[in-house]
Amino acid sequence: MLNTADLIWMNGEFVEWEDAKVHVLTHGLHYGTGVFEGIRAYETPDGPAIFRHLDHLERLEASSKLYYMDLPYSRDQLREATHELIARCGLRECYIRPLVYRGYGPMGLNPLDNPVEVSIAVWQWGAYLGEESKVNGVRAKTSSWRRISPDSLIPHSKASGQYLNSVLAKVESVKSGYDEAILLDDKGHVCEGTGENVFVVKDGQIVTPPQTASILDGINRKSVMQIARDLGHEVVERDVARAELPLSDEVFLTGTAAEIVPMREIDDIEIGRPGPVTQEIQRVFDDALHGRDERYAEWLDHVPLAEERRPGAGRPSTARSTPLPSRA
Ligand code: PPE
Repeated sequence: MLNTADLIWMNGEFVEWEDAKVHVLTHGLHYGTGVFEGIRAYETPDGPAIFRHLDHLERLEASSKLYYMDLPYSRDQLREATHELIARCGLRECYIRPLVYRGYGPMGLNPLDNPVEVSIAVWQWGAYLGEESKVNGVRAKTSSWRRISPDSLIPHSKASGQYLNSVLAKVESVKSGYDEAILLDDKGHVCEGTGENVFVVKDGQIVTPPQTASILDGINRKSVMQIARDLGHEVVERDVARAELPLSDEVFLTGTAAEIVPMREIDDIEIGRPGPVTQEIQRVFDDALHGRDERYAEWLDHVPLAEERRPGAGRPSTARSTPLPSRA
């Protein structure tokens, strides 16, 4: 079950977890008109820090824009709200779920007169695909469902309604006894998992499908590409044929919820135990998340703790937060 927290931020206010409710005629509930983010905060030597917060907030803005929603809060306001929420809930590590959606108002498919509502929830969320998935790897099935294509939806937008596609693929894979599904894009090339991007390692080269393969532009995908290059690996973005998965040396998945998860089997064909490249990247990534690697310090947005937040206590209130880290 979900680990509840004390408070949820809704449209500028902190409400009790149980009171974070909406009307049943909320537009987003009927038509999927919402966009969201999945972010994580980790314990570091300097207290809790949010991993690549700015990149996630930028993607939230991009997702909203593509669905004609004007975000009623600035990036700074959302950042501050998230800091305060984590501090007030007393969390040291958590998953962060901002949601922007069309609220209660007119019914019908034109959403433009419905209010744009915003909420942020935080909770403790353990390993997405199971604790041992990161060590032993997962078994995946190529889905009979294709990933949504730009012909009819917007792969670049992390939109709520679009997740029906992931839900169908996930249900199919779980009911067939697998841990995860791999979706092909509309052209039959490898796209991604239901909630993760995919990487293939073959003969020392690391390959991942490009933006044009209908992927979600994953933030961990970007981090892993940078880490891999910093480690001296060659990383290539190109179309990946379905058969390359079972024929590769290593395959791994990346995502905020999942982090880095090796794939040990695809369609009942063994790829093998988590390999050295995957394990090396996992190690550096874990150090980056937890503030143990100076090279990636700018990816961390430190959450001011309760005592630092009190006006007059220590730092002046205008300096409660460090500036947003610049993008890598
Ligand atoms: N593809 C999809 C479809 C996706 O949902 C995610 C994240 C990714 C790729 C990886 O993106 P990033 O987290 O920026 O590296 N999936 C989020 C939602 C998972 C959920 O079950 O909810 C997540 O990992 O937070």
